[in-house]
Amino acid sequence: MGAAPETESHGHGGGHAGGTAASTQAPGGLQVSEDGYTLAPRRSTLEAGEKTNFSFTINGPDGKPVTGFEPLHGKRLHLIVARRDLSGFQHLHPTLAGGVWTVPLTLPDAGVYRFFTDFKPVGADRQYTLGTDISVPGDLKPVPLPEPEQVAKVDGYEVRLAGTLVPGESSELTLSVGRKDGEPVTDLQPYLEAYGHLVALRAGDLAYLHVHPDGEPGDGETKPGPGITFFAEAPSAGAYRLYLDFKHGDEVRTAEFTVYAGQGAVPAAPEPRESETPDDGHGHTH
Ligand SMILES: [Cu+2]
Repeated sequence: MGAAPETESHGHGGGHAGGTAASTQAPGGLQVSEDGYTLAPRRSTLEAGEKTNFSFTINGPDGKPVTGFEPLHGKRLHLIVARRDLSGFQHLHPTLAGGVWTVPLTLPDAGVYRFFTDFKPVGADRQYTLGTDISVPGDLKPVPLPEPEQVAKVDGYEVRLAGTLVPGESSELTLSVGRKDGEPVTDLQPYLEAYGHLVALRAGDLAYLHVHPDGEPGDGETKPGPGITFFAEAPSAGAYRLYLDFKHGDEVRTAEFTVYAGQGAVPAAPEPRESETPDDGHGHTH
């Protein structure tokens, strides 16, 4: 199956129907307000380790909270939370009452977190991903971005990644779910109308990529594992963190991967490079 350009729910393709401007339009998640829709959290700080009912509204062009949302993957709004260093990923589904979204939430560690809301207001012609920062005061211990690996381990499962991210182009990624002993999982359970839900965030600014599953449960073609196929488009070369939610044994788990898009985006070698080596005679003396 080819990497057909997505036309539906492409999120941030509005105004660029020709598709040629893909590399110049801003990726999702970087703005708190777009086309008159604004993400308005009720508070901007949370306490580390404390369970809180976090509330926010999506205000419309008239300044009032939007009350009508169209379902996307079975939910009217998806809330994605990740710390600025790409750790601490959570994928939540708040409930809506009177225009106010609320979700019980615990942020275990100090730091600055990015909150992404993915939604489509009734009457809007596209879906939006708005983002805002929420601070958790305390002693921040930054987590370095893990090295790229083809296999992610989570709770006795091993998820294998095949495919690469290509800057400015849609590319196919297949994530295969198996048991730790190597046995493939062939009875994945549908989660959010798919066998997997993939979120990709760019290191550095946490740009939020739209990722589309290839096929869905019940379409007569898509199998319940082990492989789950997605189409993803990286807006630029660089490092990304992928988060795959999959459901098996009635539990949703998240497998995480670091991926580099594009030539020249290969991570710096752990060893010092020549130019960083002391006494290399390359003119570092003053
Ligand atoms: Cu969701």
